[in-house]
Amino acid sequence: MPGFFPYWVVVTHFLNIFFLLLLARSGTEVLSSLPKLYWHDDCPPGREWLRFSKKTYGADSRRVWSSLDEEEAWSPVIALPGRKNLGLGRHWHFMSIQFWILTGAVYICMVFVSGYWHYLVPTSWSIVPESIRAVGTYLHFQLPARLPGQPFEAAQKLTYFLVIFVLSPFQILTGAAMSPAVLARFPWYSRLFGGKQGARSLHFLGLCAFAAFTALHTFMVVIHGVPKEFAGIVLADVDANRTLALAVGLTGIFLVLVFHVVVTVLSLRYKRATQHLLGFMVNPFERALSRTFTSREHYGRADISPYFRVNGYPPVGEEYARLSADGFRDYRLAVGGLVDQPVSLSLDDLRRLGEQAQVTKHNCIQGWTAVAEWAGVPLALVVDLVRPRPEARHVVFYAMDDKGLTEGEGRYGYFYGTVPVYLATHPQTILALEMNGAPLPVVHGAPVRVRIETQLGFKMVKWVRAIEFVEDYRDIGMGEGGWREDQQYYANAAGI
Ligand SMILES: Nc1nc2c(c(=O)[nH]1)N[C@H]1C(S)=C(S)[C@@H](COP(=O)(O)O)O[C@H]1N2
Ligand SMILES: [Mo]
Repeated sequence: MPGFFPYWVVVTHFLNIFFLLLLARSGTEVLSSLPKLYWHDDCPPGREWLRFSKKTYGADSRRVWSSLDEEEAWSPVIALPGRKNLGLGRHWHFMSIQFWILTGAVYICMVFVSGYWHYLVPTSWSIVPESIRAVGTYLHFQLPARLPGQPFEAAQKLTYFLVIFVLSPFQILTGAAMSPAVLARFPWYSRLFGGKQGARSLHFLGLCAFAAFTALHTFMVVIHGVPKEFAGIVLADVDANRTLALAVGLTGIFLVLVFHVVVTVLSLRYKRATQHLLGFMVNPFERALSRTFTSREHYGRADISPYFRVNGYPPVGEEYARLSADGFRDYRLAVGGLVDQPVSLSLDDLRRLGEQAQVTKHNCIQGWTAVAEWAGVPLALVVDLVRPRPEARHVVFYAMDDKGLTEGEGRYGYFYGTVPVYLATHPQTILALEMNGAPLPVVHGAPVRVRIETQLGFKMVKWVRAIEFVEDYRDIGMGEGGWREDQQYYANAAGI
């Protein structure tokens, strides 16, 4: 049998505290962008089971609203980094998750290799009555005895088992059930958790469970005596010098807190650098998902959501008004750039290329979902028509909405988005002209909007004016590969 507190437990326990706090705070930031939880993927506004926001928008709201209006600015004291920074919060979350999983994998290996699992994994149902008895003992203000030859009492062992072998995998699985690439490729997977909204709600309840465990665990350490407990978990030796253990342990906690203060302040001050630095670690992973998964969504018409949120106010200005006034008869879609055959297509030209319909689920980065039927021209057909040159690596979609006029908040410029060329030829990548059997409504992107079903909503540019094939997007806009990437620090890869 291994000792009660081997060094690898000390190290992984510390790393666990470190990454879990990052995950909790950055997860809170993600929640702040849509502080509402639902059980059904239609998630109509007003039907949330839990809401952390005073703002209420109804599906029947008389005022035009956009889903970004639902976002809340939360304090940097709780959220990482706080103040409506969904893009950066996601970066922190996805950076931390990789290292938390790595820590967990090392820990689990060591647990089984060393035989430590005997202390953690109950091998008899008697653990249940024993745990109940242990809890009863605590309630009589006494400390239950440890299991013979083991470091923990029964309730403690059972709790650790549940946190390590049930709650942690549960958080990873419900987390994966929110990735648009995973959901599009394996629609059955999300059904395990009651859809994406079920996964979101359960993931949040998992966070609550972690928080409750942490509070109880800390309380138990206090009533058992901090210096004694720290000797074990900090110095790997229950008989070690307790003053030293206390000093080292409290220093460790202090350093974690200092780290959080520093990265929060730096993230808020140097947003672009944070986006780049964390993106360097996260984007390759996101891209791998986007590249390998194609959408296999085939929902039925009966699944179509009664209400589909809008994100992004329609273009204002004469030109768009003029175009829409006569049903976009004068609309022309320019397709050019690094192609052999630049074209300018009317809506009829587009339709003649060939149409396809698909009932799919939309995933906004904020977390809401909605199912609709989209019909339009596969982008692959347009690619065949214009024949991009080999050096073309990205497709740019230019939109007609000037966000400075439609949204404000200090942001400006026409909306645009880019995707790697390989996404343009995925089977469910289309230029949609219709939604739910009718011409595309203005708020949803009339006359043409992009659908790329493995990606987050912000990649699906509405009100498309032109398409350009480019080698590099760095000289477009602020150079991050899209308007939301430029102005809201979203990741350029959108498969998660
Ligand atoms: N031109 C333009 N396209 C856009 C946006 C926008 O603001 N302007 N918002 C994006 C985001 S973040 C989402 S979630 C979807 C929302 O599509 P919907 O309004 O049809 O629901 O559009 C995307 N395309
Ligand atoms: Mo979005």
